[in-house]
Amino acid sequence: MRSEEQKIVYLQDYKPSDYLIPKTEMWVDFSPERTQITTDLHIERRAGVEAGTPLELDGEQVELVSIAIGDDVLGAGQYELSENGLKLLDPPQSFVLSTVVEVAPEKNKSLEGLYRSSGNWCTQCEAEGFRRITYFIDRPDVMSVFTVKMVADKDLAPVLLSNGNPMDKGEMSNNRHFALWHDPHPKPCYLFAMVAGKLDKISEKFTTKSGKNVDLNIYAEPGKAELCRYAMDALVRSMKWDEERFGCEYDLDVFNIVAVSDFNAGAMENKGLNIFNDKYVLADPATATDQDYALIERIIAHEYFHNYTGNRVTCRDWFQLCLKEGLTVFRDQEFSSDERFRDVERIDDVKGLRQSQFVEDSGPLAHPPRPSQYEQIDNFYTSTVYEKGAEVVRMLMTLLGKQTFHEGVDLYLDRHDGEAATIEQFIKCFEDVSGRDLSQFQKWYTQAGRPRVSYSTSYAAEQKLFTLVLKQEVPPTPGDDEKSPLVLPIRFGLVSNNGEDLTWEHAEGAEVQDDLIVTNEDEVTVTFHGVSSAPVVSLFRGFSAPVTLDTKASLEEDLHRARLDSDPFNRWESLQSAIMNIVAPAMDVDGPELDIELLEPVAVALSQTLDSQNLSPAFKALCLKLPTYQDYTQRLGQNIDPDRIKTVRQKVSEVVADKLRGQLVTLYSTLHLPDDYQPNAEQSGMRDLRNQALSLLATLKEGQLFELVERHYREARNMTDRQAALAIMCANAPDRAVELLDDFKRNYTEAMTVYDKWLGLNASIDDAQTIDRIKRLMDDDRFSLETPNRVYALFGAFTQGNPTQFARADGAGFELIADVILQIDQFNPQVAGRFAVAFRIWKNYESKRREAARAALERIKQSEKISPNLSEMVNKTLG
Ligand code: 0A1
Ligand code: ZN
Repeated sequence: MRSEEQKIVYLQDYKPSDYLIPKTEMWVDFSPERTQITTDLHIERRAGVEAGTPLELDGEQVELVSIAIGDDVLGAGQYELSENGLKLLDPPQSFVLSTVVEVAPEKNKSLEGLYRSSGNWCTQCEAEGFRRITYFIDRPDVMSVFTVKMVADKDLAPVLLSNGNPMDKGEMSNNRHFALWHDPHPKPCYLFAMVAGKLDKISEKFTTKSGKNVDLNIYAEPGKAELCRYAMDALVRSMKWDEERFGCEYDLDVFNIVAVSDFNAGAMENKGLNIFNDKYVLADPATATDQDYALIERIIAHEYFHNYTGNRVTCRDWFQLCLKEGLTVFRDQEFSSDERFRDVERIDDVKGLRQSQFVEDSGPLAHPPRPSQYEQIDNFYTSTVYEKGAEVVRMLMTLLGKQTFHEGVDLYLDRHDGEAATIEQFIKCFEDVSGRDLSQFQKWYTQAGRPRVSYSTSYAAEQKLFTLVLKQEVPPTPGDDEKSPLVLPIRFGLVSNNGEDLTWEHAEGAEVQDDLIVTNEDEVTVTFHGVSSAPVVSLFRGFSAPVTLDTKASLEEDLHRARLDSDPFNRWESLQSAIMNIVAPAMDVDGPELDIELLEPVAVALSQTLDSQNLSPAFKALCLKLPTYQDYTQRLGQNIDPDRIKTVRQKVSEVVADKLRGQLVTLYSTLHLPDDYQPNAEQSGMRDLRNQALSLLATLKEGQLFELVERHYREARNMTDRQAALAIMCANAPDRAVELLDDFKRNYTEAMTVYDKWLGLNASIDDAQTIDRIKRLMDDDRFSLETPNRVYALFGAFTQGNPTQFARADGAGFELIADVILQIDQFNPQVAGRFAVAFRIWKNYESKRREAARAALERIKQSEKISPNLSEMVNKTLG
């Protein structure tokens, strides 16, 4: 379909479905060539809808075998078939529609609907995949109680799973067997799932707080079940945490997770049957890094938490996606914070937000957490919907206080249980429990872009008066010039000379309570009376609102906070900001030389941080991670020359490493970890710190240090250290890295999760052979464009982790990715659309690269037969 034919869906056009399907019965017969699905839909015309209103059922790539109402087989003239569905011209008020369809999962490479992964059948229905399984009203506000009978050959598919509770199973003739599943909770069809195949499992029992027993199972491909132990542990902890923190108790007799190796996204929260990309389930110390473990814990929790926020209360329409996603990400962030180190988790989450959401928000793909129009909903599973959505929920908690916030969530889950809700209904619950008008706050959901906040301060010693002037401005985003000021919850402190938070007698000019200022004005002056000495103000502690704070702060002020702020987030933030303020000007294409001397006091502050007895290794490790390439591109905005950024960053690392040399060497050699590997926060933090010390040292590019890195690789007793050593070598000594990577491939990459690490490490090497190397990797026996994990590993590492080669001035990097996107688009439009995101900052490059990127995008746009997904992404990116 060409772009001009694409249909835009508008929020304002929402109207409830004319027909409802309270009950659905399916009979699914799996066989190697085709799968046959017989469905009885119990359909009712909604009250008030006129008789004679046609019923439109969605259906794509399904072959209709027969259709009947009750015993009456329908003939031509009673329905219309098209590529997108089936229309009943004059249906009765209440009836049972029986259809028989056939689908071909073997040929389905889009990984939507019913497909095969390593020979097993599995499904992915969010957002609009169910229509590829059978005819249905495929929208989230049409909820149905599903009963599914699955039939298959016993040898081909000994395991037969669907949503809800197992009701029956048994033998049939011809070596076939069946399983009957019933899910008592009405659900939209995007939460439907089936798995049929040969799988191993591990099991556990969980007793809920009211004493109900639940069987927990995690299934994986044969031989991989033992690698699911950590995921099971994370599941049990998630279930317990959700009871304790949110009062949410599991509501079925079984909870099943299946790990598959072909999956477009991370995982899917199907009711009672979560399906996972296996890289977010399988782990042992030899194959997974600390970071992998942490992600597994997060994603297991995320999908489980959807059981309430998403499943029990779902979304009225896809515009409300962040109603379930923002809230659930917020919940998984809170879970990790409670299970690990809260401050470190917060910093990591904010780094992630800036790395992806801020970039999205500053470019051509900017959109609000709740968009008001889309072409393809698949393209809206974005960091704005997910991560910014979570920030908005976090602001609600900050604004209302934890207790009132939880009362609001309780009310929401209670009031809308079993319903498909909207953002307005969600917000209304918080208004009802707090008595606060949240209409302006709601703009966070509907307005794209983020406020830039600037401030100035003054102190009058005689009157003991501290004055803070705050200004906010929301820059325009594509197609939206008119922006309103937003409600900003600002956690703050007045930091004294010795690091104490100063008190005040009273404050005026804005709502100030304890450590929180709330403002919704373009500009506000807040005066604090009775402040005993001149403070350094610390604003947006814990990153209390997703804004860009214009730091015109002096180096002195930044370093004051970096050394003394009682808020760990702002301690870290101020160190980063001090470095960026010094370094960014030198990255500008016409900028000055980097003034190395200025880095001296920063190195001293870093050194003090490393020496501190009170800070955790995990926090220190974060401080050693100097600002990233993306931090600088964000700061610069325009005219980006990746080579220049790389050169300056290298120089900064060298200078800092040289100044901290002794301390880093000591740290590396004296930080001892227990022999027994545990992926917990304590040990992970220690390993991270040690690896960061080595990483910074290696930027000095000395032979002796490379020896140390090689030894680190060879002596590593877990994947965290082994991969860290390789990454350090790739970044600093490509020649030596290539040798080590051969060793790594030979000895460690039997597991595909490790093979993917090998692909990514190769793609991260920045040298003259990068493009050829990647092309060679694409020919590797185990590489396939049809498996999303291979694609994400290789090209994700290239586009995000190797910006100098991806954005080469000769355009070879852009062209390579354009070719790959076009190839993948032929069979998997979702993945192709996602990869187009790599071009989203194309307008920010300097002119030569900008033109090269434009040419690559234009070539995609002009190609024959590109999918609607890709077309929407490319058109919007080009702007
Ligand atoms: N709801 C899932 C994410 C998801 C979205 C789309 C998918 O296929 C296109 C698959 C999964 C989550 O938030 O975990
Ligand atoms: Zn989710």
